[in-house]
Amino acid sequence: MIKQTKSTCCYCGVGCGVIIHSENDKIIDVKGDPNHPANFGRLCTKGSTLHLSAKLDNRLLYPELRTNRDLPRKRATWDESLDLAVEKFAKTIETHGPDSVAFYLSGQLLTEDYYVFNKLAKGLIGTNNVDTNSRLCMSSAVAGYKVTLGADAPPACYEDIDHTECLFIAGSNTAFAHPIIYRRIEDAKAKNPNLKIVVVDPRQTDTAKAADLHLAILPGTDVALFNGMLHVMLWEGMLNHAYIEQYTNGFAELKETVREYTPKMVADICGIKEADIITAAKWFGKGPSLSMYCMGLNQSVHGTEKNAALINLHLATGQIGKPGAGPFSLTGQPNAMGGREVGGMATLMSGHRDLANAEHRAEVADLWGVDSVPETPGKSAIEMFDAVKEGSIKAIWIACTNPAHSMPDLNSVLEALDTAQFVVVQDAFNNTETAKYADVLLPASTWGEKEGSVTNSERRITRVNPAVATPAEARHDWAIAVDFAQRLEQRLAKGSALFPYSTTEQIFNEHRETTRGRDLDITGLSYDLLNEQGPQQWPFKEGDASGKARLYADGVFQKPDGRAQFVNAVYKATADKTDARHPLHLLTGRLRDQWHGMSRTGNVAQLFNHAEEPVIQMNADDMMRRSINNGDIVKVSNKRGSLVLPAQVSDEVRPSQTFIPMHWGSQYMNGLGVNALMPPSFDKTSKQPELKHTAIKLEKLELPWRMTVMRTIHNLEVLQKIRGFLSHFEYASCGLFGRQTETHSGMLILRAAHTEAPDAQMIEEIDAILGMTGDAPLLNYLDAKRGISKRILVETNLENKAEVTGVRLVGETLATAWLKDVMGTGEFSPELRRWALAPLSAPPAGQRSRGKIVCNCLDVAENEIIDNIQLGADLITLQNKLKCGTQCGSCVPELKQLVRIYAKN
Ligand SMILES: Nc1nc2c(c(=O)[nH]1)N[C@H]1C(S)=C(S)[C@@H](COP(=O)(O)OP(=O)(O)OC[C@H]3O[C@@H](n4cnc5c(=O)[nH]c(N)nc54)[C@H](O)[C@@H]3O)O[C@H]1N2
Ligand SMILES: Nc1nc2c(c(=O)[nH]1)N[C@H]1C(S)=C(S)[C@@H](COP(=O)(O)OP(=O)(O)OC[C@H]3O[C@@H](n4cnc5c(=O)[nH]c(N)nc54)[C@H](O)[C@@H]3O)O[C@H]1N2
Ligand code: SF4
Ligand SMILES: [Mo]
Repeated sequence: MIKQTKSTCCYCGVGCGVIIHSENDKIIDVKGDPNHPANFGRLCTKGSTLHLSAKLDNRLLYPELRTNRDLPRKRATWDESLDLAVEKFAKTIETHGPDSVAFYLSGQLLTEDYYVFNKLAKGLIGTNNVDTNSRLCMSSAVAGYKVTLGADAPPACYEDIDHTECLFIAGSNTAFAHPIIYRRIEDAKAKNPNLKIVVVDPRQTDTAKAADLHLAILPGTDVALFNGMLHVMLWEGMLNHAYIEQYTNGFAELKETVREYTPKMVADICGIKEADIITAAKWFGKGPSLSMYCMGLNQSVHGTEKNAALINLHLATGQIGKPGAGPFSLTGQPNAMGGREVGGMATLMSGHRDLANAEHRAEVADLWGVDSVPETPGKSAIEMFDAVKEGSIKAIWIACTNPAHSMPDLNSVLEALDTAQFVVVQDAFNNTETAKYADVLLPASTWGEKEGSVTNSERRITRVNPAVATPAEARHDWAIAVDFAQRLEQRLAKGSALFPYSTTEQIFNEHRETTRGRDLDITGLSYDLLNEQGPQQWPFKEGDASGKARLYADGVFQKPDGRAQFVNAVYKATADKTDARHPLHLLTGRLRDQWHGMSRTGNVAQLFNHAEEPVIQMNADDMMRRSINNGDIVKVSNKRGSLVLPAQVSDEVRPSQTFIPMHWGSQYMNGLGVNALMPPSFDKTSKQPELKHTAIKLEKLELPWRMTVMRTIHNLEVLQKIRGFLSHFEYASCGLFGRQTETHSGMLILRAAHTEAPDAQMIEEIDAILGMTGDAPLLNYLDAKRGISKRILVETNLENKAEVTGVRLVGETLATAWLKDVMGTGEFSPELRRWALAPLSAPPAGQRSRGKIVCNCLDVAENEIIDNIQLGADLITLQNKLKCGTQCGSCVPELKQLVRIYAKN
């Protein structure tokens, strides 16, 4: 019997509802929930492959510990692990005070998980040292809302996309990072061709390419642009003076400031055309205008000002609190909102209360039944790891986040983790960069197993229900926190019983009580109601029949006098400017099909097909000037670190700009990934670090020796072993490709480049790991003089066809792309046999690779699509004939572009 369980997607903040299909306690499929108001049944490439990521082969299944850093960790019991952690934490607290310990959590925890950790730190231990990866993500949005509107509450909702006439997307690649919102945008544009879409992004992303107007501003110049738009609107008489008069404060000062932001001056600062600034301002001023923004604004040393300057535009035009209008921060992680609600950050408190406010502290102490909650703000993410490094924080507990990959200035973070006296890591997977540093490693349950609630970008709370049991000894995050807290309570002889929970409902109910009378009041909700009546938006007060779709319709803001505040934002240049020694801008961001450090998406072969290896994208001019060809290996560096990877020509970056995706880290390449280079500087108000840009230099490396290894694999252990070789080559990356099927996990690939040929023994070891030695049915070609060797494994598949299941090219690898396509297709031709045994290493004439896979759901490659377009196919024909873009729709923006580029008109 197939069981169906309603839950949510555990990736982005769109918060799509899913229906998990399971059989015999195994997850077998996932579908979009047709009744969920975030997605109405749709899922993107990542959501629709969730079931493929729910395998156990790289899950963390048992606790592990070590008492000596020089020895490897060993499997241990929960009692041993938690008792050790309690002893270490208790001793540290007793000797050095509560602020000598810290918790670093995640916007991917459920609200109930978060609630317990926050109470544990602030209520039991008495430290505010509890921060989260939301500091790297949403904290500028929080700060921006608070200074202007008075509370951390996104005022708009998804439905506003259908009502807006001007969608202003700033610093968000919605098509990649919030695909289901993007599907709604495509629908809205189709229904209303007059809808104007403006995209503000230095890069020409898929989102930007499809916009009516793309403002490719220079990195970090958003405040100048927004002030310039305000200047134009002021000049053109497009402001709503009645609104400003009645509902806001501070406009006079701002007006003085924006006087000087003439289109001419702003065009110079931003590197865009004057006319485009005027057009954007006119569209925005006409309204209704809805702005959607994300990391391009938040991850900046001026993140709070960028947010506030954009909100200024909404207040000055009265574009807020009505259908189709308002500032709308897109939340990154699935439950960053829930974390903010329970106050799970070093500077926040439960129920959107403020740490600095004595009355608020007393309220929280009262609700928890403790004497007081600590007053001193805790350390924010960057400060926290700095404190670990200099020794004032001695023990740190890290849950559901991978700071050894995602924090900026990684070399410094790794030093901190090395220095810490005691590190606990609580994760669901065993292959993260941070796990290496754990003295105690705790196995957590994860997607499909967990129970609790989450809040998405539009303030909508959805129940997360378990489809299957937790595997082996893994436990729920909240339960781990409660168990530890109860033990610590006893050990510290506190005599309290602050954690009497045996169900998530009890925790939810306590959290609900903390929201009473606050802006996010959910006292009208019950845990069961969320399952019975479906997801609900906050606020939802006792006695209310429903939540609120939009906030501030009445013009009353969460400020003492009820009036919104204009922020006098002044443009300042970014912290990391380019100079003669570091002449290139480096931007970072996301790929369509990967999630952060890839601990989950990295297990699903098809999610590599759209972008298969780490690369630095460069403008053609910059490459030409440096005699760099597409695919050449380059070294990128600045004073913090360096990275070696191939250069890829891209029309998405302007001259002197480059881009590296944030996903690839030391699990997938030799090197720490892009965060080896990023600066630790942060916004002084939001404490959010500048993760979007830095300045770099770049040089071409001559690495003539090349190797590619490809092999069909049946579990991820082989990948884990291959990782051990990454650090042996000047350039190396590994990953998967092809498709996960019933019988195998897809194909593994290892690419390497080096100055000279490495030790032959290392190649033999790799062959042995891949089962490409001895009696295996191999074809071998060796040209010792030229240092070229080819090895091909041909096995008989279930249909009795000869199939290439392994390839190892050493010395030279020109045939990689073509052989990738041959692998796993059951087509071992005589021609291929001849090639394999011949000195020729380039692909045989006439062989062309399929190119990247554009449509992952239906496995349709770029070259097939282009061929069809050149024969006259438009989007509809492509969809009918090749079926690409007919399932999840994530590739539709790219299909449209291909049609635009290749159609002969
Ligand atoms: N596929 C995928 N989706 C995800 C995630 C993922 O890992 N993978 N992660 C989720 C999370 S946690 C988050 S926070 C969101 C992030 O979602 P987004 O913020 O949309 O994604 P990014 O690619 O990080 O950055 C967005 C854009 O900001 C641009 N940018 C850089 N500097 C500037 C600037 O100075 N000004 C402006 N205006 N733009 C700039 C970049 O060029 C980039 O295209 O995605 C969520 N969704
Ligand atoms: N240069 C650069 N750096 C960035 C960014 C950028 O744009 N550029 N973006 C930043 C942003 S916005 C974000 S949000 C961060 C994200 O950075 P991280 O939080 O480090 O990213 P993840 O890889 O999602 O880490 C989540 C971890 O939780 C584990 N996990 C999954 N499910 C569970 C569970 O249920 N319980 C537990 N305990 N563990 C689980 C996963 O295996 C994974 O190790 O990266 C930031 N870093
Ligand atoms: S848009 Fe995609 S990743 Fe985001 S919640 Fe929906 S299915 Fe998941
Ligand atoms: Mo994020």
